[in-house]
Amino acid sequence: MKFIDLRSDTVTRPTKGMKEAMMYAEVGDDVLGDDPTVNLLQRRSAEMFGKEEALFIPSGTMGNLISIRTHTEPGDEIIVDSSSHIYIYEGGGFAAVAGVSIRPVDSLGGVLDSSSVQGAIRPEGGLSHFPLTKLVCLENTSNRGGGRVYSKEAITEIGDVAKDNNLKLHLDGARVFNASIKSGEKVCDISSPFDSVSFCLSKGLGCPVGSVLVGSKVFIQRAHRFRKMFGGGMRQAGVLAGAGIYALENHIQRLEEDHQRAKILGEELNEIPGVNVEVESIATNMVYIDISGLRDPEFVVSRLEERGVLMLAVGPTLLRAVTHLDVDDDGISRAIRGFKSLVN
Ligand code: TLP
Repeated sequence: MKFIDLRSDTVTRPTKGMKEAMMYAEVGDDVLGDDPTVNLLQRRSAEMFGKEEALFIPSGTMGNLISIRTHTEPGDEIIVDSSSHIYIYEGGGFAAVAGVSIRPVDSLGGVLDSSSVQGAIRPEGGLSHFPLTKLVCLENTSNRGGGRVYSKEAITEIGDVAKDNNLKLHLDGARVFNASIKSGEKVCDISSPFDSVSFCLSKGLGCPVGSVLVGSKVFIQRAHRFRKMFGGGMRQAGVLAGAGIYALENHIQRLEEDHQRAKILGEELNEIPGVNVEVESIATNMVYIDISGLRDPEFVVSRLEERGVLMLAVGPTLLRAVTHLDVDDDGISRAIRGFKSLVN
């Protein structure tokens, strides 16, 4: 049976064109700085994001961890949204590896506002009782926020708070290209208030592996040291960077299609009795589906699987479906039919 896999946009397989780019990529030892394809990907990424330098890294999780470690010292505190990937889904790496204290702040649908960030900053002095706030991390688009996108104003205001308080600002931009397509803003404009941005090649852009970290020359030099320390230095990584360059050239504009398909999926599922989708909040490629009127998510997921549709259970009453490169219109129709037949 051919599965319609909506569990994540991480499940894509390289296309023929991407495989060719990988096969013919010139390679060298990247730990020694010799891989021409990695170097090209890094130069292109830095240019696109309007930053001085870039670093190719194995994953988004490592990108966040390296950034946290690079911007802080153990014992410092970082501010994040309480529904952020860094806080929920990264195995507590911020604490275990970077050694920082964390201040999770509640947001509206994964999007923080400047006054909450301001309120979470530890006062200076404080009889040496407090950890030192050093870094604010935002996530755009927000995963648990259902793929929501930050407005330019919200980021600018948070950026001003960070600057006024001498804090660094990091963007978990795992899906920043989805944010860019949705908002019509270039990634360099979205990124300008940030000291560092990590973005994933292995999500909507369709690569098998890889993320890129961008920032100032000084930031990337220090990040390079932590990439090595965390075991993220890869050798003939040009085979992966080749896929990345191909994706940056061919797979950005098409994200719009994923967004349209997510909307259609959400609207259709919302019509099913017992199913609730906040259709108006579907901004990009994610659909969160409340099935409290049906059965528990594990049951629904297993019944959907029997019908060739894969979704992820992400809460006591919640499923997640994510659209991507490997799901076309027919796949969306099949997923909708599969869901409807389960209720009937
Ligand atoms: N997210 C994955 C899972 O880990 C939940 C997914 O399927 O959505 N930042 C954000 C916002 C992410 O959504 C993810 C992956 C990461 C970072 C981590 O990227 P990887 O998987 O490359 O470490």
